[in-house]
Amino acid sequence: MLSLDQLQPVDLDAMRAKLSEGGCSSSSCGSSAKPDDMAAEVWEKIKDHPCYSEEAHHYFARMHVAVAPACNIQCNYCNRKYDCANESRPGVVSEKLTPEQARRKVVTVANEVPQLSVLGIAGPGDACYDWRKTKATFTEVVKDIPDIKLCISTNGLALPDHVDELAEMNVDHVTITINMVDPEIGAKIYPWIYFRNKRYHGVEASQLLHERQMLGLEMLSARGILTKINSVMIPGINDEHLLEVNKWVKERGAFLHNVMPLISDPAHGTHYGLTGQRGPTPMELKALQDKLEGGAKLMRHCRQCRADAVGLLGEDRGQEFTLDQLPEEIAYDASKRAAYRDVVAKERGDHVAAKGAAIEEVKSAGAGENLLIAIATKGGGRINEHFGHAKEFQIYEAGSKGIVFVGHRKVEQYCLGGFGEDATLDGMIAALEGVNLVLCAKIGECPKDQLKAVGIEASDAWGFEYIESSIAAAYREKFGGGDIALIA
Ligand code: CLF
Ligand code: SF4
Repeated sequence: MLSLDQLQPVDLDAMRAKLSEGGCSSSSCGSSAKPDDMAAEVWEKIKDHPCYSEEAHHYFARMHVAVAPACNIQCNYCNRKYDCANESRPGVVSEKLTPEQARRKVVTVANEVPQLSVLGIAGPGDACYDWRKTKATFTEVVKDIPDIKLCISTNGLALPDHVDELAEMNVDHVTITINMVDPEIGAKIYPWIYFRNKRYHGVEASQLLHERQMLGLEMLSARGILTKINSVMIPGINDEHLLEVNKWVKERGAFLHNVMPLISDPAHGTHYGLTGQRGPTPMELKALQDKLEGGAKLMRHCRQCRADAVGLLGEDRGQEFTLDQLPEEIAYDASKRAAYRDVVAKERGDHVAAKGAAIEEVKSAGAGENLLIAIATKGGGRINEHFGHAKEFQIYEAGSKGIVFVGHRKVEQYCLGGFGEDATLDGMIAALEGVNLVLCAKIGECPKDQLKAVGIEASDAWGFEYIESSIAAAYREKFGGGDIALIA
């Protein structure tokens, strides 16, 4: 069977060789991964976008360029020394670029990273407020790479002024960070905003921000631009209120709602960090996401990337493409991205068919039990990462709803230089709170025993298999044929 994993690291000759071997043996090979209930034009827009399609994030990469550093509001979880925490990981400083430097960087990455499908502008600062640089960057890049998808993230205040230009530039994906629809709550999140040459404070500021966010969302929906709403979950301030936010944005046509945990650290020097405001635990975040089910569709695979991130979600190859490493002159070579897409088209149909069968199997088992499963993966929809090399686990829930992706947990790499660190394993175990089973490509006896001691089973029996098929097999072993041990 053709496997993307066999193509790691992705190499053009390897891809062509695999294709010429005849590829996948499945009858579903090359079939569409489009969900039955999705309009064809919407699927066309999201099928290669790693954030807008959970399924696409196994195959496609995004890159961000930090070209628009000015901002027009203050969020209590932001320190302007760092990236915009509305879309990016707080406490990180990204390399700022001019539009021309950004163009060179995007072309260089497109030549080296065939998974690249999306260019995003996601801070530091606000892409709509610092509009001239956002527009110049997109305009230049599409001259070289016409098929790249363009994506921006904004706080929404300046958004209504630029919706028509976004539509003209074929920007199909816009993220608005909406943390409240009640200005009284907003006043606890935003101390001030700056609008039409005037600074506003308190409830008045949040009222204005709220009106502009709703107007921007409605304008985008009217033009068929797919809008993702990011909300930062701030325990005790807007956590329960996000149920209301979800209703408002659903009514106004939002495509996705992404609830992100507040990351608060005194070392980041933010208002919340310095005043002891805590972020939610992974289980608190999951509980809120579960309550939101049935409203606007949830995104659960966000990685809170850096504003200069490059690569698949969950990996960051940004350090390979810093300004000092970029060539002065670079021409775009479309061949690698085209060959990669051929491979993915075949693999993807096979994966979707296997996934559908696995979901039906778990649903119809009627076991009435839920399992929370942590997967170690490098992408391609397979269990293909060693336990000791994992920097994150993807979390799935198997039970009456079938098999559902519910999030990810970041961990510190356990095995460095061939040896595992006990202290690191303790941190991993804490990060795996609530998980019943870990599936990975390889795991040693020592970590397996330590996980078992805290009630977490671990197995490498399904190494390099599809994630969902393996989960279904594990579920069957656990609940379908008596209490068979999960350990391989
Ligand atoms: Fe970037 Fe954001 Fe576009 Fe994606 S990220 S601008 S929509 S291309 Fe994606 Fe990263 Fe989460 Fe953002 S995982 S932080 S949601
Ligand atoms: Fe910071 Fe982004 Fe908020 Fe501006 S919008 S204050 S850059 S988090």
